[in-house]
Amino acid sequence: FDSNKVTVIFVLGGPGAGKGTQCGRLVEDFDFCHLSAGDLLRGEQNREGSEYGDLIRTCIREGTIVPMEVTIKLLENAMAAALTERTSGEGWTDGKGRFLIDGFPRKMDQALKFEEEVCVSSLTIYFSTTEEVMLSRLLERGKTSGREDDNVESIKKRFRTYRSDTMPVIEHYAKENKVAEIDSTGSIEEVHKVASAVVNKVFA
Ligand code: UP5
Ligand code: MG
Repeated sequence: FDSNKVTVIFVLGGPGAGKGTQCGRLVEDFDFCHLSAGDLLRGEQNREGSEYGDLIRTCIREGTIVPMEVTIKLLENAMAAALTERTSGEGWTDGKGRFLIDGFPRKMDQALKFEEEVCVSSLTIYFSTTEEVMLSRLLERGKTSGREDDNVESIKKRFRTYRSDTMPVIEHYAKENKVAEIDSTGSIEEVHKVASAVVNKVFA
């Protein structure tokens, strides 16, 4: 996709940092199309006839990263669908597609491949907080989420993958001055205020 026609913002942060919650709020303010890589993978896992179902299930439970070809294809398809839908129906206000890509890229190779083959990102929003906070949020959510990875065993593995694979992505973009770090320890409302101000600058 031509980066003159679409704005892509990556949203990263550890498991339970609040990526999904904050993206949901930003959609209301800025008319984004919010694509959660994890949600797309869970959707594909449950799609009848998917050849990747078992693979995705195992990776998610083990907190490891699904081969990037699968995830990138899902994101690319979802972006294309949103662009078609918006051009035929209610378009984006400035005619430019706006995407919040949540929980991706989780590893350096995915970042490079996505930017080379799909679209260059404008910014990475990085929600940071302590593992203690993230753990307690995930365990609380686990009581009702039905997510197979909201248990202590899986959460620990997710933290490990996050530290070894995803932190380098954040560091890479930080070197390019393309990261806005937001402390997500506070309340949903407090974090949202800061995130909203950050996005405002992108569109200013
Ligand atoms: N909550 C949120 N904000 C709060 C706040 N400020 N104060 C108090 N509570 C707050 O939030 C988590 C919980 O905390 C919720 O109950 C919320 O109400 C509360 P949420 O917004 O859901 O956090 P989020 O950061 O989105 O957490 P999530 O669990 O979705 O993060 P993960 O990164 O672990 O999960 P994701 O779905 O992105 O990925 C799952 C798995 O998919 C990965 O482990 C991996 O196996 C696979 N995957 C890939 O292989 N490749 C990819 O590219 C992406 C995923
Ligand atoms: Mg999420």
